Amino acid sequence: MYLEFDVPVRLSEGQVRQYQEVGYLLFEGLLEPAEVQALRAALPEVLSRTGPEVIREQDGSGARLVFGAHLYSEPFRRLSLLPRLLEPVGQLLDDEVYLHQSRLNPKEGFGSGARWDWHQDYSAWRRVDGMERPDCIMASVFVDDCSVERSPLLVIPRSHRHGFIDSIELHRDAKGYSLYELDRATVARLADEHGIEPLIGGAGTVALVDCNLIHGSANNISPWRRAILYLIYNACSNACTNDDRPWFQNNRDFTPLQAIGDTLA
Ligand SMILES: O=C(O)CCC(=O)C(=O)O
Repeated sequence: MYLEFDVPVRLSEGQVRQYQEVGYLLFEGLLEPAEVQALRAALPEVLSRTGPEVIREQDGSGARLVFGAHLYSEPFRRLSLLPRLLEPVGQLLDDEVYLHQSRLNPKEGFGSGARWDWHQDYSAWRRVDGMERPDCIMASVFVDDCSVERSPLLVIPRSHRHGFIDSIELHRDAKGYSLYELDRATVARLADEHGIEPLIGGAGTVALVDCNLIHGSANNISPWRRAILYLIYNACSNACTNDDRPWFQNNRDFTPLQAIGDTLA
């Protein structure tokens, strides 16, 4: 069901507490079906890009990640500025925010969308981009249904409370795209302690996820695509200090985002 929001959008105290304790909040139906359609209609153009902002799957089958869609695709730009997203994120971070990066993971079916090993997103931002604090939220917008059979995002709830974990191994693919994978003993210990939860919801669901929450996903062997757009909102007071990575991975424009009218049209 589409949720009606008063503007300004405020999370309840219970929701803020849940985010702080568990590390994520899930909003089923945050986008209307017509809004999901507008995003899907823009996908072919985004996925057909060939620049360095596209990271390909190892087997060359297609895009694994496409960075920066909010900069060159109008529906994705508007999405990133919706009060429904911006205001809760600003409330949780207690600051104005800018977009550190956005990335689309199409996670195509029949195994093309390959697995993601367990990691914390904050790892790369801290090590490479110079992000001082984990005051950054990964808003995960479900462009397709994310059901159990489509290899949903898996999270270890409450793992963010262990803070930034240093026991990692750097994996690079042939083109240099890197992932800081957590060591297995740490993942096993935290999964034993907290369990593992799939983030499940229909297209239009949005999860707000703490950037230290440990997550990963399996190969998508279903016949169906499972696209998620990740909008990475960082507190303006936490702007990154390094500029080694390109614009699409480390946005250097720290101007606070201003919400638009609450519609994608
Ligand atoms: O969408 C997925 O399956 C996982 C993506 C992920 O872990 C990431 O982009 O950090």
